[in-house]
Amino acid sequence: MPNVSNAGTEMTESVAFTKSVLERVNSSQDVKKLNKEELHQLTEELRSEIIRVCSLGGGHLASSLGAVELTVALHSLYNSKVDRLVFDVGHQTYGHKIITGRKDQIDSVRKHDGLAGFTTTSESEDDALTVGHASTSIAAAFGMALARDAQGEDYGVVAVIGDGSLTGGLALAALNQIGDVKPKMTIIVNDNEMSISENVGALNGYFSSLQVQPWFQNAEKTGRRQLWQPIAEFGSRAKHSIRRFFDPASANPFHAMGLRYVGPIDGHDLDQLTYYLKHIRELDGPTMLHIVTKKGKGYKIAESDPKYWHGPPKFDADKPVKKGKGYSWSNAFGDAACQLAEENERLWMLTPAMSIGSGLVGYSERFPKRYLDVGIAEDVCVTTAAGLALQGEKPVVAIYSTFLQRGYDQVIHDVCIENLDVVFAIDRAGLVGGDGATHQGVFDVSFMRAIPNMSIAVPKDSKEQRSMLKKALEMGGPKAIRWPRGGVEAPPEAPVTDWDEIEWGSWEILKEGSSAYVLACGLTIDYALEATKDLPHIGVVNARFVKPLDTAMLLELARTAKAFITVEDHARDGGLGSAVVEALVDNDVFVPTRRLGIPNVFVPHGDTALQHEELGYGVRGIRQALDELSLLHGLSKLQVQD
Ligand code: HTL
Ligand code: MG
Repeated sequence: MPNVSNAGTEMTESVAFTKSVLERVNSSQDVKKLNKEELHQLTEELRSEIIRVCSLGGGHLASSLGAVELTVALHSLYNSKVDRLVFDVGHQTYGHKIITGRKDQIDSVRKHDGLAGFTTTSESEDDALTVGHASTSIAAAFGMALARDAQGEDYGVVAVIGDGSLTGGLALAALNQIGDVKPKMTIIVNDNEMSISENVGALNGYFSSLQVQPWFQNAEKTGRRQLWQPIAEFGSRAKHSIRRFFDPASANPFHAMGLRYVGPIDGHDLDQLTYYLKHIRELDGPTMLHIVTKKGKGYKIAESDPKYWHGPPKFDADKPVKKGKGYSWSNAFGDAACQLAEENERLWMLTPAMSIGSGLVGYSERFPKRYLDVGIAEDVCVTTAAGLALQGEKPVVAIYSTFLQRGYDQVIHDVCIENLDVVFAIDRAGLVGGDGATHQGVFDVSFMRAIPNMSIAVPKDSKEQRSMLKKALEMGGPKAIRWPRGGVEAPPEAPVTDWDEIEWGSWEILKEGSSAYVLACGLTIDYALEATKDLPHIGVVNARFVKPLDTAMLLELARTAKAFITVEDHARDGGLGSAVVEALVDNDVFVPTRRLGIPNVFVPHGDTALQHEELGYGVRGIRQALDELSLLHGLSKLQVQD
C-alpha cells in the first residue's frame, strides 16, 4: 500500500500512516471495531488504495473517491452481509469492495477474469444488487424492504444514489411509491452536482439552491456541527422535529412525495455523516438523507477535472496527466454531426447523459440550441425525439447500445408505429471491455430488427459511418446505425468532402470467392479478411445492412456458394446470422451456414480482442468454422484441382 503522501502534491492532504488500519479490515464487522481516529485513517488508506488501483488499469476513480466517507460510515453502522446496502450504478464501490474481503483481488478490477467494476451479487454476499445501469437502486431497495417486512425480519435497507442517477424516471417513480407505502428504509442522495458531465435538470437546480441558502453557507463557515445541534433532540422528538429542522423549504419535493428529507449535509464529514445515519436508522418509514460531496475528493487533479477522471485509463499516480485517447468512432460521429448540422438547420442531437462518450461535446458547443442532454433518462430521450420529429425537426438520438435497452418501448410505441424521422446513432455496440455484462452492447440488432419500419446499418469505417448518417437523414423514417467502442481512422480533412453515395440496404463484396463467403459486418470484417487472406476461394462480404438485408446479393451468392459463415460482434440470436438464415429459408434456398457471434450467455468484463477469440468470432474462430465446413483444406485442394 503506498503512503498517501507518495501521491505528493496531487493529494489534497498528506497523511503519513504509521500502521495500516486497512490490514485489519475484511468486513463491515471489522470496521465496527475501529475507534474514531482509526476510522478517519481508514478513509485515507482507502483513498490511497483507490488511486493506486485505478492508476494500474483505469477505472471509476472520481466517484469511488467521493464516496469514501459514506462507505466507511455505512460499514461502521451496518453489516453488509445482512443489511442491504444498495449502491446505484455501482461505480462508486471500490472502497466497499476493499472493505468487504476483496482487497487482495482489487488490482484485478475490470480486468479479464478479475473483479467486476460494479457491485455483483455473484461476486460477494456483501453486494446487494448486480448493477451497472443507473437509477435502479431505489426500486430494488424498496422491493427488499417489502420482502424484509413480509418475512418479519428487521435488517436495514439503504439505497445510495447519485444526483445524476436521480434524474432517471425509474428512480423518481420508485420514490413516488415509497412515499405512499412508507417502508422503513434510508435513501442517501450523494450529490456532487455531476453526472459524467455536469448534471442537468430542474431537480439538480433545486439541490444547488439548497446549498446557497444562508443556513447551509453559515454551516460551511462555522463548521456544521453547531448548526445541526438541534439534531441532539433526534432520539426523543425526532419524528416531529426533524421535519421542521430539515425541511427549511416547505416546498421540498421529497417531503411533498411523502418522504422524510434530511439535509443537505457535508458528505465528507465522517463524524457528522455517521451521526445522522445512526439516528436516521432508528426512524420508522422512509428517510432521504441528502449529502453533498466532491467528485474526485482527495485527489487534486480529479477534483479539478472530474469529467476526465470519472473513468480514466491507467495513469501514473505520482504524476497524473490526462492522456489523449486517439480518434474514435465517437469522434468521427461528432465531427459528422457538426458538418451535417451546418447543412441542415433542422438537425438535432439528443443524448441521455453521455455527451462526452458519444463524441458530442464539440457539437454541443457549436449548436447549443439544437442539442439536448436529458439526463440519465433514455426513455425521455427517445420520446422527446419523437415529439421533435412530429413537428418537423430531424432528431438524432445518440445513445449507447446498452442504454438503448431503457428506451425500447419508446422506440416501438413513439417512433416506429408513427414511422417518424428519428435516427439512432448507436455507440458502444458490441463488447465493451472493462464495464462488463451490464454494459455489453450486444442485443440492439436483435431487438431493433423485430420492429416494423426500423432499419439497421453497420458501417465498416468512419467514411461509411458518416455516409450512412447522411443518407439516413435524407431518407427519413426510423434508422439505426451501430458502431463499436474504440478507434477508427480520422477523415483526411475537415470539412469532409468524401461522402459515399450508399444505397440503403446494399452489401459490398470486399473479396471475391468461388466456393464460400464470409458475411461480416463492422469490426469483424477485419477478422474475416485476415482469416481468409491465404484462401482465394473464400470471399468476404461487407454485410453492412442487417435490415433490410441485401437479399438480392445473398441469393445470387447462394447460387454458387457451398457455405456461408456470418460473423458479428453481437448476440448470435437475432443478429445478422439469424437474419441471413431466415432470408435463405424464406426463399427456399438451403446453404450450410455457420453463425459466429456471441452465444446465449452474458459476457463479463475483459479484454475485447481476447473475448472475440474465446467466443469464437475472431480470426481463429473463422478459421475453425471454415475447417469444420471442410473449406480450409478440402476445398483449397478442390481449388487447386479447379
Ligand atoms: N445510462 C444508464 C441507464 N446507466 C448508466 N450507468 C449510464 C447511462 C452511464 N453512466 C455511468 S456513471 C454515470 C452515467 C451517466 C453518471 C452517474 O452520475 P451520478 O454518480 O451522479 O449518479 P457520480 O458519477 O458519482 O456523480 C456508468 O455507466 C458507469
Ligand atoms: Mg453525481
